[in-house]
Amino acid sequence: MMTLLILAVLVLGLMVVFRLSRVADLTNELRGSRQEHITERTNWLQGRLMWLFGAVYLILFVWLPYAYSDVFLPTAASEQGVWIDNMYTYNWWLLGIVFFLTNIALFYFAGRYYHRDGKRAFWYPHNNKLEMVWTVVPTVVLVATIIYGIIVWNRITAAPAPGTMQVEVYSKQFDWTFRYAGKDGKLGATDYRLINAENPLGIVTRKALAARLAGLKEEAAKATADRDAQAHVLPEDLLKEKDKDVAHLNRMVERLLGLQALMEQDIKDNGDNSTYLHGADDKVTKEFHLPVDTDVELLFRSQDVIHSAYLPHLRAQMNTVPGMTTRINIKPTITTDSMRVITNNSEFDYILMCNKVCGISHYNMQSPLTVETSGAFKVWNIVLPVFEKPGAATAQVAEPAAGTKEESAAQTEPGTNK
Ligand SMILES: [Cu+2]
Repeated sequence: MMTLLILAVLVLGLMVVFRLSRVADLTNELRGSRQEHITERTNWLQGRLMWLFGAVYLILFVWLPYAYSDVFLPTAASEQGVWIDNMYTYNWWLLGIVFFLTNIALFYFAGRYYHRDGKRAFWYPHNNKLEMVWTVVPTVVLVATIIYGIIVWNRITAAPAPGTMQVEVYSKQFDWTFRYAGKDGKLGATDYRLINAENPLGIVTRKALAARLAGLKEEAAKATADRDAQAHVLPEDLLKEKDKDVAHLNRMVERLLGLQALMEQDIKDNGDNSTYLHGADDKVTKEFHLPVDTDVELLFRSQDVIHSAYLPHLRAQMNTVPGMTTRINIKPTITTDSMRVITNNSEFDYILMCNKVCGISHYNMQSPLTVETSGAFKVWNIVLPVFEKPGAATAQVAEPAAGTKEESAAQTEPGTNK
């Protein structure tokens, strides 16, 4: 309300000034004096006002970050975050220095060289040396800035050391799901065609794939029977629709059979290192936890559209793109509890937000993140249910495509050779 009143007063004030200037114009016209005749005194005053405006402008610029420092993000809570903040600070210094130099010059010259009758501006058309300086200096600074950025980015996205803990962050409209590796320390293969209520991330294991195939085959058989039963009563166009459905289901079966062959080949080629043998003990959860002071490789996938995983306190962000896996390295350095002390806020929680406008509930696509000691993390993680219980792992090799007993035995316990 108060803001509205102030705005109204300001608008009215402006209107009054405008009307007054019109009155002044009209009286000048009646007096016969030329409107465009501006005295030197006026120009001098305008020059001094330029200085005043410039000074207030720059003082406010410095004051602003101090006044609003309480809404800034707290100190970076990851190793990578410190790198990002350093880069940020470097950029601010660079921009700040250029900003102040150019603005001080701008307002100084505007106020110093106001128009005076009979005084003419100095004609200075060209100077090669000057051209060189203001081309080369910004080029060098810009190239250095870009190289600095590339170096930091390459460190954040560098291939992690073998054995680095992997955590998958899975996005869909409009929530996040997380996947942690089981005993084998590796995340298993995934395929979107296996996604259903029991397998929200589409983890591929022999059992999951067999179950999906069985379901699809049943569906296809049913659809075929249904189509055949109604073949002589249905009009042609509806029959065509049914044919399409049947063909679609059969195609799906074909593709999954292809995936199955691929999987078996991969297992044959890579043995225990096959990514298809790492999914059974994966843990899928709606809670996001990370251990402090531990190198983590975050892997991102998306089910539907492009989202962006944004962890502001860790200064981390990565797009999540359907059809591909994106990744970053992160090493959290401050636990949630410590951050509560630092921010003097007992309710503080790290947050993961979607940072890409992805649909109607984008604004609410977020999840808290708990950073804790590695002990606390293990306690939290160990009780998470695994994707397929160990007993079930034996069942899934019940119908191996072609494998010796020895091979099957090795496959029942994925990752034991690791
Ligand atoms: Cu989103």
